[in-house]
Amino acid sequence: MRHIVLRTALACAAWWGLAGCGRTVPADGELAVIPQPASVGLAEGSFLLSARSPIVVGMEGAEPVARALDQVGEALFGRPLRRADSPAAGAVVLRRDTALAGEAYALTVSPEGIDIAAGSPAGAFYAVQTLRQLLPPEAFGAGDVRRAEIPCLTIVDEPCMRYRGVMLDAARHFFTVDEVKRLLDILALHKINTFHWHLTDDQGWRIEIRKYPRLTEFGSVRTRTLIGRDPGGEYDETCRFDETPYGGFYTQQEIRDVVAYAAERFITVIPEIEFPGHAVSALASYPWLGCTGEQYEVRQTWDIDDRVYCPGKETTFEFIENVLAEVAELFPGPYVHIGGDECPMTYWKGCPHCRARMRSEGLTHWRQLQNYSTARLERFLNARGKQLIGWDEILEGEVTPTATIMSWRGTEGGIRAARQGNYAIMSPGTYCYFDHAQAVGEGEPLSWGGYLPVDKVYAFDPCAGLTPGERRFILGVQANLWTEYIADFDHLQYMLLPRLSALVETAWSLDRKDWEDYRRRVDRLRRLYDACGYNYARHLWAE
Ligand code: TNX
Repeated sequence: MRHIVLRTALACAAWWGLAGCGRTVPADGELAVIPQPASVGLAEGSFLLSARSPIVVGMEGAEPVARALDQVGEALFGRPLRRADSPAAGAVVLRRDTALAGEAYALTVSPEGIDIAAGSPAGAFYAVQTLRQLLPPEAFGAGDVRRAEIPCLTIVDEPCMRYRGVMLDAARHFFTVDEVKRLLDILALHKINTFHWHLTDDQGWRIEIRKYPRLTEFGSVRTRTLIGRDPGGEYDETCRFDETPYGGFYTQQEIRDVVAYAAERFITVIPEIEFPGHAVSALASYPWLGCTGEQYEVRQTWDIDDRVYCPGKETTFEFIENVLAEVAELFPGPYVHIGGDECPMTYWKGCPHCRARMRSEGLTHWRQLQNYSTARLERFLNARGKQLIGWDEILEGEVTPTATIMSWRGTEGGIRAARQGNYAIMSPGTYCYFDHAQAVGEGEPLSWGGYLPVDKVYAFDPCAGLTPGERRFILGVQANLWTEYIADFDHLQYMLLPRLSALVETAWSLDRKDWEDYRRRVDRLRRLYDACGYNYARHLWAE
């Protein structure tokens, strides 16, 4: 459907006549869906969606999809849509089609109504997200529309990659449950199916663990925050700090609430509990978790920290397994992420417990202490029906064949994983780190790391360098929102949009990417962002 421009058959004046009282919003003449669907067949005519269009839920488990349609109704007409038991004129029908794969859908708009056939409720949900982009963006918002026009067409669509993720670092800066939900709404619009929630780090522990209350009482608050550029270890009087104590955490009830909200949008939540590095907030709460037993403060600056868990002591494993047991209960999804990145071994090398562990386990390299720990946590998680994910550092030394690797230091880790038969998710800093700047110049907020403009995000090929056989092990791609310098939700949206729309074309539409066509389509998506009140970077349009 390259560059298809629809011409509305009727002049606007006639529309007003047809509509009677209330606004009728005509189709805006352009068909532009992101991510690019697999196939689009345009037909004659159009359908008028109105508050009187009933939903027919002819598919088990599709109530959340009907509720997503209700939200469309709210945004357009100021009220949810009605339900009907059998297809009637003007209805939106949801039905299962066993010929379609799990996340696939076929969306048919005809003058008589809308038919959504899908392999599962998830597929039907994606059809609704497509439908939102077929409606005129200007119809969203005030809830004062009487009828909205949609062009007649058939879209048959399914994703190229099964894992489409976004990670939020809620440790460096905290985002409220309400903000996380608004983020999930944005992810849903982009057909993202995984939310990776980074819940613990040096600068704050953000998840309530019943057995260890000090983690949140003490470990969730730092006394101040570095707000200037990180000098990389030399923190002298030239550094700028915000001297206000900073904290926040999610109660288990709140976690459940977010998980349910995500499930309603067919998004699986993966919790990340960092081990054995990025652990200062835990060690500050329970000093016996570290090699020396020293009392630390929750970290106030960024970057890598030497103060990590002691894998020599049994009490450390007792702790982390008790934590993971509560986490496994809270998150119904198949994965638990144990971090594993950037773990210096400085303290291990001087620790009698670590040395004793090396001896008793017959380990010859210090890094094997991490391999040993990861394998042990994997056994623990597997026994609870969960699979382990870790950052690509868990590949150093050796890793079990069943761990899933998240490749962030380039795609090399993912390639290595795929070659040895481990599943991998590609999230390289060079293409997927949305904490990096997307533009240069005055007014651009302080950011971490390199330069990642939207065209570079779009150019990402997660399967480069892999044979077709190896590609099977690449589950998908993920954008990472590290938040050292992202302190509020407005800024978070700015870093995410529109770059997410570029990355999701790689995840969903890998075999049909076209930068020029994307640029045309994203122009329309931007109008939907405006209608939804999302904050986004405008550089793409300023070029
Ligand atoms: C590296 S990516 C980290 C994070 C930082 C990020 C900043 C990864 C597994 N670790 O701790 O926040 O760089 O871009």
